[in-house]
Amino acid sequence: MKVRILESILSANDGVATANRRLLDSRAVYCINLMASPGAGKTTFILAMARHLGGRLRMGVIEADLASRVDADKVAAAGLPVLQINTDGGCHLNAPQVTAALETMPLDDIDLLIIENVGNLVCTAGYDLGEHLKLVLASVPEGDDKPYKYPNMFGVVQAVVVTKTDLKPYIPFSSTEFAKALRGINPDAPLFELSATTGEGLDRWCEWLVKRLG
Ligand SMILES: Nc1nc2c(ncn2[C@@H]2O[C@H](COP(=O)(O)OP(=O)(O)OP(=O)(O)O)[C@@H](O)[C@H]2O)c(=O)[nH]1
Ligand SMILES: [Mg+2]
Repeated sequence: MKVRILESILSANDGVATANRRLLDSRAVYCINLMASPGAGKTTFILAMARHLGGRLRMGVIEADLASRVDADKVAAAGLPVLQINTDGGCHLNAPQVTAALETMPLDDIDLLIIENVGNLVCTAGYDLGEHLKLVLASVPEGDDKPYKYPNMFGVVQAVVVTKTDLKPYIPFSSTEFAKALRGINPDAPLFELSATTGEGLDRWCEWLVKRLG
């Protein structure tokens, strides 16, 4: 019974997600569903991308948190269109919440929409929001074994970014071990390493993304 109810929730969500994707396609907006654990560096990464891509791509952001406008305020201060969703205890976004946010986003004025999902490596993986790319951000301080522990997340994404590489001198983290763990679950997703703070490695990620937008 539980399985059937979950299947029906997910299938209703998928229908709305497909409509979201169609809307985004019709307005030529490419959308990333950015997922990571709390504090991994999602907002800092978005702001670093905006600085790097400014002038080449017009970005918009949907922020999701259980409470507060902290992240939306940071993004707004950088001059980007942003909408904050508070999930009020919910551990992930769903497609209808994104539909409502899209109604107030200036879609004609943006090329790239980033959805910062709720900080969480578990339930966010299960919900299609209508994005074009599911991206997981892992950070050096979290350790190089995370793909083993969160196979659903690392298996479902089409790209992986390891951030906070500037902390490598202080924290035991092996890029080889991380790649080995990831490849056992997801052989194909491109893997990037960067520091959103120093900007090192941001180039390679941004060039890959720009090419993908075509
Ligand atoms: N050293 C270093 N610190 C970073 C980097 N990126 C983010 N941080 C720091 O990590 C902390 C969390 O960053 P946020 O960008 O707020 O992380 P988040 O994933 O958006 O956090 P939530 O939205 O609360 O889940 C902040 O203190 C950032 O300054 C990085 O590349 N290097
Ligand atoms: Mg954040």
